[in-house]
Amino acid sequence: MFSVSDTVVAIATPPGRGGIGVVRLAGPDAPRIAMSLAARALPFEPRHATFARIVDPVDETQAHVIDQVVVTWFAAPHSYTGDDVVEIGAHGSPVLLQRIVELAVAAGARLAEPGEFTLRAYLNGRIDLVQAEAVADLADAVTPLQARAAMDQLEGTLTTRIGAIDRALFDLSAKLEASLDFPDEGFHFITREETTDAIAALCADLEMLVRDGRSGRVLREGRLVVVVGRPNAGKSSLFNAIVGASRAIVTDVAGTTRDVLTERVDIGGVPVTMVDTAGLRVSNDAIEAEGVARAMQAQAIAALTIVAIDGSDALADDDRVRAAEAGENGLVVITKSDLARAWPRRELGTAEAAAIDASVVTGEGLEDVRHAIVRSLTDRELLRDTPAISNARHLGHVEAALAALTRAREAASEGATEELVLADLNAARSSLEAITGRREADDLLVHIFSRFCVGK
Ligand SMILES: Nc1nc2c(ncn2[C@@H]2O[C@H](COP(=O)(O)OP(=O)(O)OP(=O)(O)O)[C@@H](O)[C@H]2O)c(=O)[nH]1
Ligand SMILES: [Mg+2]
Repeated sequence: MFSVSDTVVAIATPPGRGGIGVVRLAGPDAPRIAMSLAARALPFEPRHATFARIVDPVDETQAHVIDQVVVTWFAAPHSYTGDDVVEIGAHGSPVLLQRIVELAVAAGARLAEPGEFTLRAYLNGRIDLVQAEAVADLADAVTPLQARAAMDQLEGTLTTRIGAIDRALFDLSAKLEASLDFPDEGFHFITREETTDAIAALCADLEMLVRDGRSGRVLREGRLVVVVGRPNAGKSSLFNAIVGASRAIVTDVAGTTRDVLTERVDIGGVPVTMVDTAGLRVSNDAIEAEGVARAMQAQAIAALTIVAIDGSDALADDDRVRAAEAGENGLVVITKSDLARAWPRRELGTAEAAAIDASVVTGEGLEDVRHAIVRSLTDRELLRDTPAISNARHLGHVEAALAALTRAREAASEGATEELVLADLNAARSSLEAITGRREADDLLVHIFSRFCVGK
């Protein structure tokens, strides 16, 4: 792991041109280095935005002012990282920002590693691991709901919930530990029934977190939704309607789409990558055949398959097979509902119940399709309440804690000794503490902080 006692520097704003760009310094020498960059003898005033000029000492005889900047010094410990932080707001040219970083390095700073500022904040106890990861999620968020889930984590929602469970576990363990000193009686400070009930209540809390976590993962990572069907079924039209743009070419020629088209969209807050595919049919055309092969590949990795079936054209065996295959993980959309129906819905057999009639001409059913996508991906109608967990690492630990607690509950109710129950309770606590980082391994830190970009 890198040292946290020296002073680091990085450009904190995204690469490329911008109106302003920020260079961030953190560490004990940050105020001194900032004074040197601005050729100032006086220290900056903490928490004040101070106008300054950055001077580039070209050589011993001449120096240039390279930019007018605003310098803000956040004195330790009242800063993002907990140590002295100086932010230099400069004009946003990449070469200029790069030069300021070089000058800071010449004055004694070291280039920051990705995520190093947030790592320092964690190591200095300013934030816990959940919050550190939330910083990365917040920066990566592409839908407003994702941003809110990350923000909730940053504010410590998950930490609070885990903390409450951990405290209850600690309390329970303490009572069981204490009764170990009274070996004859057993369950001295708390009865076996009370122990079982308390563990059952904690299991219920964790189960809720796990359920939340499944939706949360979808929210954080997004999912692939693939539209398939026969040529000319109206797949590209449906795709365009859902992504809200004329991305895919639509014509009345069967075999119009020959490649796999993708578009990232926000459907009810869930980030979805929509995929339009070539109509599935046997083709002698090499390009179209390749398109069909790619469509099958996309379908194989999709979280949800939408089967488009033309309601205005005779139902084919292919359609019936695909509708039946769609089953629980698929969604059947009967397209072109504005036109006369060529077949009754019941022809779809078991797939009829959930099939949605839709038309891109009248807009009928499109909202239902969106809702069905969200429901299928998250088990919920709409993600109005933000899940507390949206991170696979957290979910894994919560699931491990739940498994350990379930064992503890069974042990307690089946007459096991306190020692056996305690062993499982302790295992549950370690899993929960691994989430917030109270018990962390170095490689875990490297893994988490390597997700960041430099300057965060
Ligand atoms: N009336 C009506 N026509 C539609 C509707 N959706 C699609 N169409 C027409 O159906 C034809 C085929 O539509 P596409 O969206 O290109 O169908 P596709 O499944 O992508 O076709 P391929 O890419 O060739 O496999 C076009 O002429 C569309 O205008 C609809 O809801 N109502
Ligand atoms: Mg198409």
